[in-house]
Amino acid sequence: MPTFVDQIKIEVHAGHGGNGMVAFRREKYVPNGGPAGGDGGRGGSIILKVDEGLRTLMDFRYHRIFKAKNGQNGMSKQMTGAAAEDTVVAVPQGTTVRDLDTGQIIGDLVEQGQELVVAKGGRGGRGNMRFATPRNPAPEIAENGEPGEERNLELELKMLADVGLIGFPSVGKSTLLSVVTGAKPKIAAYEFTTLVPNLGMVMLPDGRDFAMADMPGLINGASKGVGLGLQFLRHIERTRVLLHLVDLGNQDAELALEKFKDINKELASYDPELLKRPQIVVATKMDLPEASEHLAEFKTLLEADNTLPQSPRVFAISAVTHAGVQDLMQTTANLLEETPAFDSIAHDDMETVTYKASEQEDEPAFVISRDDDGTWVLSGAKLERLFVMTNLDHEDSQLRFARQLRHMGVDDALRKAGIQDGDLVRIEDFVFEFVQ
Ligand SMILES: Nc1nc2c(ncn2[C@@H]2O[C@H](COP(=O)(O)OP(=O)(O)OP(=O)(O)O)[C@@H](O)[C@H]2O)c(=O)[nH]1
Ligand SMILES: [Mg+2]
Repeated sequence: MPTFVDQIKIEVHAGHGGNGMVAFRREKYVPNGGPAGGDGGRGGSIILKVDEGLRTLMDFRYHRIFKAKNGQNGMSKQMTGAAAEDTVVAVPQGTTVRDLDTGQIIGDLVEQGQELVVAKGGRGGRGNMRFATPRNPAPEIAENGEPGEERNLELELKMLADVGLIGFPSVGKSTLLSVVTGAKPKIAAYEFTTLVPNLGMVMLPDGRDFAMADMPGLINGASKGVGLGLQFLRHIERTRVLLHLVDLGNQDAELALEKFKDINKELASYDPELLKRPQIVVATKMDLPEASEHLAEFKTLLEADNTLPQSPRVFAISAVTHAGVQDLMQTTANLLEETPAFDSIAHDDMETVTYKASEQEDEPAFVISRDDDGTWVLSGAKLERLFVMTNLDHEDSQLRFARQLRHMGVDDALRKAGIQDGDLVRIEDFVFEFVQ
């Protein structure tokens, strides 16, 4: 069985904005029409969205790079380019999103339908009609579209088990989990082998899957904290179907029934809602000599018992011979499909936390360095963003860019650093001469 994937790395690339356009009105009898270049459209963002149909991050194993579409360029006649559609990526409920480059958690997707923008599409560049001023009524200036955000992310699924395995210690909960999932829980012949729940993914041949967890053994008084009880009843709360294991290989029917009822009592005194979870009774260790006899008797006792609200279904399995196991998994999957998720706010300690997207406020606007050949090099995210948004085909645009640099303090900083008239300055692969 494939192992359970709960952490995955993906790359997201939002679309860049469309470029603004330089164009002029052409009208009959109007010799020099005004500027009419439209703005570019917004680039598509990448949005993660909780999809209740997803239980795992398996889908991301083969699809790791997500790219949104670019905005359409602006057009003549003042026409704005169309905005690109956002790319919505479905994730399972409970996914935590971390920015791998900063290490920061940027969001927890815990609610149905919840959305998180993980890469913002670039805004469209402005067309030349936006730059008209009384002094320059016909500017040849247009902005290029803003680049879309790009991020390396890690998705982590805090798995919520769909199915919980409950029962007294040593009934075979961890053994069953190890047989039907890739999980490797500790298994031993002494009680309280399992100290914290283990989780595994059950994958059926028909393509259905669900998450299943074993629980530490429950004993009388569990709801009051006896044994390992209380803290794990919380985990049971989040499951939708319970498999209640009873050992009929090593104990007779009467004892098994008594223990079965004891555990239900503990569930009820912790939270009566827990008894509303559909329960399947699983008779374990059927490979042992007296098991069949005990099973027949157990069923009779169960049916005759009028203290139970309804007679639960009983499945008999052996984790050793695997008898009955596949059948049990199919029935469990069917039951899951019919069972809605339960609200379990009462004892729930998990809260919705919204993290602030990482801000780039503290980064310097620009950085000055020098190449080996003495060329001055300007870099820095803000300056580079401005640069890619400049349409260098038009002289007006170039002049505007020069003004923007002056505003940012680039000229002063270069002078302070000792730049001389005629020295070369480079931004990415664009080189120009410095003139006072
Ligand atoms: N013969 C037989 N033995 C089994 C079967 N399933 C489990 N066992 C044995 O029962 C013992 C207890 O199994 P575990 O799976 O550790 O039981 P558990 O319910 O997880 O126990 P705790 O974690 O202590 O609550 C081990 O020695 C297993 O090998 C089975 O189907 N047949
Ligand atoms: Mg165990």
